[in-house]
Amino acid sequence: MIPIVLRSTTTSPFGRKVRVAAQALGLGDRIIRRDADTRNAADDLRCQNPLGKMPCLLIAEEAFYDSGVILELFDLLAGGARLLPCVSQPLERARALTRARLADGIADAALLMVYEDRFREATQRSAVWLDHQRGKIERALAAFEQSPPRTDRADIVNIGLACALGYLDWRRPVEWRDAHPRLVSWFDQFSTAIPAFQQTESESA
Ligand SMILES: N[C@@H](CCC(=O)N[C@@H](CS)C(=O)NCC(=O)O)C(=O)O
Repeated sequence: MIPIVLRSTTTSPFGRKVRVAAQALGLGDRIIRRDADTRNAADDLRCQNPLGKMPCLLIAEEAFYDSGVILELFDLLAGGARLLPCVSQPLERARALTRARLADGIADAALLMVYEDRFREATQRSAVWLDHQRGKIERALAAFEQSPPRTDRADIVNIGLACALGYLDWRRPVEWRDAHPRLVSWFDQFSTAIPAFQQTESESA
């Protein structure tokens, strides 16, 4: 069997999505993780994914990204309709993908807030930009608070949301727990129900 290489650190929330999905689908043993350093111009990640972003999956040296594409690929490798509805259910599938992108948007905005600190000197940081990103996170969290995803099995939506919340807990660009009691309880249930999520947590931070 062709080995599958995952270029990602263990701390990337998007890389974690891929690791959780692989384990939940029983593909974990096929994947070899290799760290990536997104800030290092000499890292071959930039040849594999010109955007220089992780996660990036290599199958026989061909690169696949981003995390959404990789999860859709894993779903098909695992037989289909495991992480998201199949193509014969176009609206259900688009609905799941939309919710998954909403969850990813939380992690995207959180990363931009973290990068504001990492890439800019204190005097260059923009409070307006940080507020703009915080607003995205708050509105997305409010939407999920109103209707949290399922917890009975891992899918493209709940994996993305759990990884985004895990990232908020770790980096703390916003405090989300007090204002979102249903999501807190959802997160606890998901963490208990999906062992792959906890297993990937112990590798991070
Ligand atoms: N939409 C992408 C987002 C990936 C992403 O932003 N990854 C971060 C690390 S968690 C990254 O590579 N950042 C480096 C950069 O933006 O240069 C996905 O879903 O994979």
